[in-house]
Amino acid sequence: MNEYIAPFVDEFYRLGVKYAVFSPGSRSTTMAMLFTEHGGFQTYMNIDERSAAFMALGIAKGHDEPVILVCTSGSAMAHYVPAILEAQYSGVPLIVLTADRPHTLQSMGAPQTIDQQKLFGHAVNYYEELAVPQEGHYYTYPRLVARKAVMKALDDKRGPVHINVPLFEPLVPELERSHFEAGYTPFKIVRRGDLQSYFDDVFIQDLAVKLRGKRVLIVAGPQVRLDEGAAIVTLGEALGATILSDPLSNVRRLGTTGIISAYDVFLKKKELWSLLEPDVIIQFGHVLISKRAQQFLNYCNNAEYIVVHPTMDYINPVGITTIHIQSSISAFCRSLINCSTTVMHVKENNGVVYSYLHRWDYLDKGIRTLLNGTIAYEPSCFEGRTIIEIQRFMPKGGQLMIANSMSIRYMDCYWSGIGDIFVYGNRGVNGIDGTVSTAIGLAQNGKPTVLITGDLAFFHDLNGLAMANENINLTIVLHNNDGGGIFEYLPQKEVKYFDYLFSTEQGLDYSGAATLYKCSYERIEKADDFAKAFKTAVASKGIHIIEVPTDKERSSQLHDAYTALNGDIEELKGYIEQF
Ligand SMILES: Cc1ncc(C[n+]2csc(CCOP(=O)(O)OP(=O)(O)O)c2C)c(N)n1
Ligand SMILES: [Mg+2]
Repeated sequence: MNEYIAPFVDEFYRLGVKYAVFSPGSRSTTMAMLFTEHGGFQTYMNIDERSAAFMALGIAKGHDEPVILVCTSGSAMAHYVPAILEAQYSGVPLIVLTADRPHTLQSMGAPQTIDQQKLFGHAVNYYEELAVPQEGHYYTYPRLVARKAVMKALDDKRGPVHINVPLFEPLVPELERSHFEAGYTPFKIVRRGDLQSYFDDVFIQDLAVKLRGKRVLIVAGPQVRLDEGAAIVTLGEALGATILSDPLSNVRRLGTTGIISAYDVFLKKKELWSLLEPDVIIQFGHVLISKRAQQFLNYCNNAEYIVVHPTMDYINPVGITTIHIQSSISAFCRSLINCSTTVMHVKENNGVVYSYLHRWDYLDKGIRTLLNGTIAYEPSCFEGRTIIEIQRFMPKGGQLMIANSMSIRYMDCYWSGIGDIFVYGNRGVNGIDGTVSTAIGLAQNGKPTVLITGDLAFFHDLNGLAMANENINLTIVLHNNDGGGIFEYLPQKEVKYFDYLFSTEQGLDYSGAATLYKCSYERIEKADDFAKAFKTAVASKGIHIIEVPTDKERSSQLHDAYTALNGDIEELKGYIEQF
């Protein structure tokens, strides 16, 4: 039952942790026995938890390495507090593993049971509870938790981390060697502090050699800063890499060969996946909006998966990172570009690299031409057509705020992004709240601003319009499908109570909001009327609302139809295979 603790223990060893200090107890039996049985740790038994923690602190200082602490449930962990405070304020990495009763025994009078959640508060760099793993993640999930613990203990500001570990009876584990091996995949942490100089570091040089002649797929996700996009593109050119560019990465705007934007459409065809598999993935920024692209990356589990991020946050929900490099995007790209080996690599770039890039490029440019060409003639009001027209008529140097839900997903498909336009969204936590206010905030820099939003996101933040004033230039394109269109695409579709619980139609007349907040307002009745209204709105100051009535079901059918890729897929496969 506690078999998943063995890979948890093993992962610390794999990440280079060598020392563990225990204090005795029953609930911690599983961990204490497995750390001892593993054979890779130097272990110590210290009866007094207060002393144990200070001793661990000393070991960590002496070896300049993180040290594990293990104690039982109840008041035992409270004795760690003074040493944890010292570790936090002096920057010493301690990994505190507190055994706990399972949830079924919490707050019901079970002995030696207290609320252990976040008991150390702000005194630790990181807290997490090791939950019982879901099926399919039984051995891999505990390894991920161990990785996060080590990464956060070794952050720029080193310090203690706390993982609470509920354990179940029988507490005595099977001492089965194979459990230690279970779920293992290679994972390496490269800390900023380990790189002596970004430009001539041995690690960067080795990496350049490793990338030589390889099919490299760069993932430019949301939260890549505007000034970092150019560095990513230059690196892509140096490596002959293909770049999957999320609309919020603002890399699409730099569009040249190898910058791919229509992947959400053609990756629908799983038959193509094997032809698009890279040798190496380099991820910048956060997770791509396209779920399909995420699934494709997950499928590429033979590839080296490098994440470059300025923090020690583990950013990869499918958990297949093989190397996490803590670095600013610009510093990493510049180092690799400047690296002499990389320069050689460009000169010697071979056929494998380019034929890989051309496969992606051929699919991408083909799909983009098809979508732009056909959707321009779509007679009904459809989000895809609006986005393509906004792309055509956006003022140069303008900025576009895109709401969550279907707005960002349609954008992902239909926005080719080329041109001097900057895209923003609230993709930190993906809320449909605060959308109007964020757009009004953006517009304060004086640039012409456009917001594309669904009706519920608009409704949620209607009173944001109270901050409207004559000096900003904001055009709000409101796709009103009366409720949450996103649920048409989700498994909730067709379930009982669908309309009441998910679709949530409001039946509101938004012209009233325009009157209330003194905005200009126009409702489009025919798709052909949008361009004119849009061009007029963006040309003048103030807040302009253009309401585009759409139909949830019809839009979902149109979207499916336009992105269906009918045609002989085997023939297409055969064609790009020859590149
Ligand atoms: C603050 C917040 N509440 C609830 C949600 C869950 N949610 C995600 S999409 C959505 C529906 C949004 O509908 P709308 O803005 O009209 O966009 P559409 O899908 O129709 O394009 C809801 C309620 C959320 N993301 N954020
Ligand atoms: Mg809606």
